[in-house]
Amino acid sequence: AETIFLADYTPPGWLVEDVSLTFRLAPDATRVLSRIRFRPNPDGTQDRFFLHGEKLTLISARIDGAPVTPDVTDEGLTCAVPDGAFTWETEVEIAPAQNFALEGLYMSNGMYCTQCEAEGFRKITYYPDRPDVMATFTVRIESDLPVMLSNGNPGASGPGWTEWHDPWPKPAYLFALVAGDLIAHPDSFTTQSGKDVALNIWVRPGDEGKCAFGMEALKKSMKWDEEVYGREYDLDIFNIVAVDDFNMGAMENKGLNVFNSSCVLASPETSTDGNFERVEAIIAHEYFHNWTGNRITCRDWFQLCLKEGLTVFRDSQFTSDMRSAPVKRISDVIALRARQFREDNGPLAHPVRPESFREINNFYTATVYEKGAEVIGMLKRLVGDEAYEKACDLYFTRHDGQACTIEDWLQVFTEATGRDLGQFKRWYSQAGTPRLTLRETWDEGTLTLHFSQRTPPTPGQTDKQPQVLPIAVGLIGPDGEEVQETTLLEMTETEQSFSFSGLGARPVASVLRGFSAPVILQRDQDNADRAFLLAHDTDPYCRWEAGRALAKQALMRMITDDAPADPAYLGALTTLLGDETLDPAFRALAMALPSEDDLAQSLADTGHVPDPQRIWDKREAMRDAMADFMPDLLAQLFDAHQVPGRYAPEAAPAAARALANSALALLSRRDGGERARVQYAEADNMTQQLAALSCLLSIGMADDALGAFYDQWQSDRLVIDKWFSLQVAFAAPDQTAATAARLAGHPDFDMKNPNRFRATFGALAASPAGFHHASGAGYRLLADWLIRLDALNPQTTARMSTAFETWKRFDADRQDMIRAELERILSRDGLSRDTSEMITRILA
Ligand code: B3K
Ligand code: ZN
Repeated sequence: AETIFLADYTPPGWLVEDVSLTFRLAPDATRVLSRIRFRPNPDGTQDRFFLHGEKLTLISARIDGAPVTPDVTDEGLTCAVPDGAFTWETEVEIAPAQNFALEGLYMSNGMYCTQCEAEGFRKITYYPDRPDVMATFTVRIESDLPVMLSNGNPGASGPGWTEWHDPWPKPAYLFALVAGDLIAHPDSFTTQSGKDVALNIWVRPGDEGKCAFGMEALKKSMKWDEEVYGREYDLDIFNIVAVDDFNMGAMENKGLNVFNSSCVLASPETSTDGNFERVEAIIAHEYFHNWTGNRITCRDWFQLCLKEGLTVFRDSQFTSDMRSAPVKRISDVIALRARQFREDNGPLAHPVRPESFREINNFYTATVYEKGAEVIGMLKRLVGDEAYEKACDLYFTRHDGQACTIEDWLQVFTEATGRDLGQFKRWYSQAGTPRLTLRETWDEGTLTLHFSQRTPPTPGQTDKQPQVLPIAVGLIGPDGEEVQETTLLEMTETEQSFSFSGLGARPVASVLRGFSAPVILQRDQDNADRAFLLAHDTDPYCRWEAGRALAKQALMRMITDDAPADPAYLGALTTLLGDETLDPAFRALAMALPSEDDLAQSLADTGHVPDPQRIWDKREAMRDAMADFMPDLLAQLFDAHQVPGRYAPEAAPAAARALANSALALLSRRDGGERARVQYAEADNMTQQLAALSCLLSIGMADDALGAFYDQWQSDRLVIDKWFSLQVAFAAPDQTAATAARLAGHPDFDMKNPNRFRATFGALAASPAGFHHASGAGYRLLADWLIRLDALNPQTTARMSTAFETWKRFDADRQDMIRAELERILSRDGLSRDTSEMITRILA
């Protein structure tokens, strides 16, 4: 298939004035009638009139009322058209009930819904399906279903039909339609200028009780965007719909957000604290897209980070404001390292703004989203808060209603600050995670930090130029007092030194505060300094990082040298955990060990071949050592952080539960599961119930609880997803693949439902010791199921194939087995473009 290049961009030949669509819904034969007013684009050329269209049956086409016969291919149609403006009409037929790719118009539990981003609208009707063509839409839906929704404001309706009109010009990827037997959880919001907005969360009957939290999150998001970015909502109504079968988390369609039900439904009985926080963040994210994505959209899909990086950055600001900023920052760093660094250091590495693709759906990645957000965080740090606000205001005024580029975004910062952002722009074009090396010298009251930066080669990019690195630094004196407050060093060269003079005694440097740049900091630091920072650093991220570095060092030595668990680490951790002045959420984070994948990456980086089983064994040994080292403290933490009274999903009680449950996980290793069994029996909320069940699973004593859990929750799809994934996640490594295989045979397994597929096979991929078990069973099983799923749902298949992206870290036997599986997948007839692109890149 064809590769598309950023460099080849050309403006559209025709623009669309407005669109009218009529949907006559029927599961196997939906008719879509379109009426589109085209006019030539003065900035484009009119050499060939082409409309995208895939898997459509063309019934009829007309230009200005007269029938025409276009040339139709698998990808669209061309047609001779008049000079000047004209009206184009078609009628096509599609079969939503047969659409298991969940892109375009499809059905989920008897309900019609759509997913158009990135290029799904072309599966609904013939259209210039590209984001730089923006138009107003009028939509008429005909069916006997009680609820029929589309974008914008409601228009006329009658028995069997409803009309919607969206006054804001939008690209086709933001189109949405939903129809079904749905129930609303209604509310309303008054904007800062006094406009009333009707709000609804639409769900299937039975889910009404799971909407209240999402609705509160929506109202908080609307208010926050007014207060922080000055952005007000712009329609009379805002609808959210929960859909069970959905490829990703949610979609920001104008005025009609469609959500994976797992990302909007929440109740104390069925959702964990983590689920609640995620729902709040995703509702905010999709809502914030109304300005960063919808009012100002992307010129082409290479500019995806323009809306995604910025919107992730905005939702993380929101979560920091609603909850604990340090905890959010540390959690984001953990996630960035786990997903984005992994991507950036493997065969799928690509720039934040990619320069070519075959299938754009493969570029909704941690790099575009999370690294894209980090780049904006750096920009804000470099220019300061005031200039950031000024530049954003300029962006919103200047580009409202436009389809923009990264150049447009950087230009408002250049104008607002007078800064040359030429070098900064490398963050958008250079792939790979910079390694930042630090060496320190001390000379008569002057501490000098010598930095050097190097970015390893990535596919298609061998030579890297130095990037602008904002490095936040503070200094802490030997007595534990801060002698230098946080200051921002701006590194632009390959090697650069910064001095601090007039110091009495040699301080300890706290470097990369707040994780001020997405780099891997390589620093020769002894454990005494790490322990010192863990005890005294005023920057929560650096404090946490010092603990993580200690833990990692200790684990690495256990893995490479068979060292025993380091008592210095255990001692420092004990001190930290016992410090009642520290946020329990922070302490819970400090208690978590570096992940198996993180350790494997670090081993590979330092010239070792990681053995996933050994990593698993040593992490287990470390957790046993922790349980042995501090039994009284753990019991005390567990008892002291029980949350009395009714469950509330707020940050403070959630933090207490996180700490108590982290303690419980270790205590269960020594008490035979006694406390966990009590907690399981008494739990009145999913956080406590699931934590207890996890503890019992991890010590192999969960048989009764697993059965009881299933009986209790068998009618709740989202809870049963947890039941599937926990069993795989907590299986012993030699049982992981067998457990996933057994569950795939369970009557409740449904490969057409992405949540269930991910619960089962995503959990396999996320269990390194099980997935990479020397038998190769994990590889074979995943490949078998990816092949099956690809025939139905290419997007989810392609995404899950990233399980194999780390394959070159491992030994020759494992590499041979993985290569064989990847080649087996690639050799399948009819393999989707999505999966074929991914496997090809992983193999390269
Ligand atoms: N913009 C959508 C993602 C669409 C993914 C298409 N494969 C959700 C989001 O980022 O908010
Ligand atoms: Zn987004």
